Amino acid sequence: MTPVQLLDPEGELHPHPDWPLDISPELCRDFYRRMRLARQLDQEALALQRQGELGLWLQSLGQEASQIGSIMAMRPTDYVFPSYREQAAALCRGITPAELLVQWRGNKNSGWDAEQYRFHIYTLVLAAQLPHATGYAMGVQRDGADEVVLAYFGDGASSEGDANEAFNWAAAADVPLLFFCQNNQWAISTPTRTQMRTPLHQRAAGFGLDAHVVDGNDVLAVHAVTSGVVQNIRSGGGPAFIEALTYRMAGHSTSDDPGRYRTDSELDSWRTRDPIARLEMLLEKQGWADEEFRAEIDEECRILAVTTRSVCRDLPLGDFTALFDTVLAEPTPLLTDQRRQYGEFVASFEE
Ligand SMILES: Cc1ncc(C[n+]2csc(CCOP(=O)(O)OP(=O)(O)O)c2C)c(N)n1
Ligand SMILES: [Mg+2]
Repeated sequence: MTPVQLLDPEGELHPHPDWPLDISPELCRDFYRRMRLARQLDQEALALQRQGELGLWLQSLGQEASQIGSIMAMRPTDYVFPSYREQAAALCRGITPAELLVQWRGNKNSGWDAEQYRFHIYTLVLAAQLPHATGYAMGVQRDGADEVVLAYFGDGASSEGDANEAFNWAAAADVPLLFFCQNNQWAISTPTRTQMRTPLHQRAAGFGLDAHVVDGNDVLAVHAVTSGVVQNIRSGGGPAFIEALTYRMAGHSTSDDPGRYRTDSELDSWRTRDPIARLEMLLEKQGWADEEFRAEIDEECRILAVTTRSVCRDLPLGDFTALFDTVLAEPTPLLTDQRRQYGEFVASFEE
């Protein structure tokens, strides 16, 4: 299967007969604005981590088209299960910078109300969200609700038993679920090519999922394919799988140094396929972005950056001993003792 592409890296449009999309100036400007804001937030969070304000951050740099093109194809009432770097998608649901950062400042296990935003908490245990999403989608099916479930995960997570069980279970139970794999070519330092022998979308088809592959750096293609696939799921067509071919342009996390395991030339080759740059070229060629529009976006990004920095610094520092309170409903003597020991350890540091 050839990855679906509507907008090439030079900013040229190539309409696809199977994946129609009304490519209006408004749609392109909206996607461009969302991608710029996501990238800005990511950059600020990275800087905040480097300044010691956050413990960790996992960038979505390079994956904005995959996330925004897909989430914007869902209804706000459709429930989403993310992994841990879906902040570009989270922003589209209205989740605020403070709600996104609080977890990485170590204050809480998650910063947002999953039910309010129909966006589950981040899951750091690889692929654990996929059986959760499948079970949730079985509930949707039994309730007869008009809802489609979207589950994000990575190429590396696809190697987990949980992922493969979820694919089979979802297909066998015929639930309204879309598995959306951001194949960003790397699972920390393990490249996709050493992790599997069969392309992911082919494996998915083997499970009986309606499987597709798309250029994940082309927001228009991601949007067109996701919209079509979701429409099919909603009308009873059964679960589906989209493999979005993209690239993690940053390190795995702020604790990772990708220079240890990949080359600059690889990164450079993906830079030429940057999702934001190609949409910018399209806007330019079509004359869909004037000075006023550009100035507006720059200003919005500037305000987001300032806000992100100030809300982060205003977040109280975490009470780490509280972690012990949410392990079990009733404390055990062992937990109580560990909580006390940890409290003493933390108190032993000077300010
Ligand atoms: C069950 C489990 N095993 C190992 C890890 C450690 N780990 C965290 S992220 C990661 C790589 C994941 O790669 P991928 O699924 O491709 O997602 P990406 O980080 O590239 O978005 C690993 C091995 C984990 N979090 N959970
Ligand atoms: Mg990956």
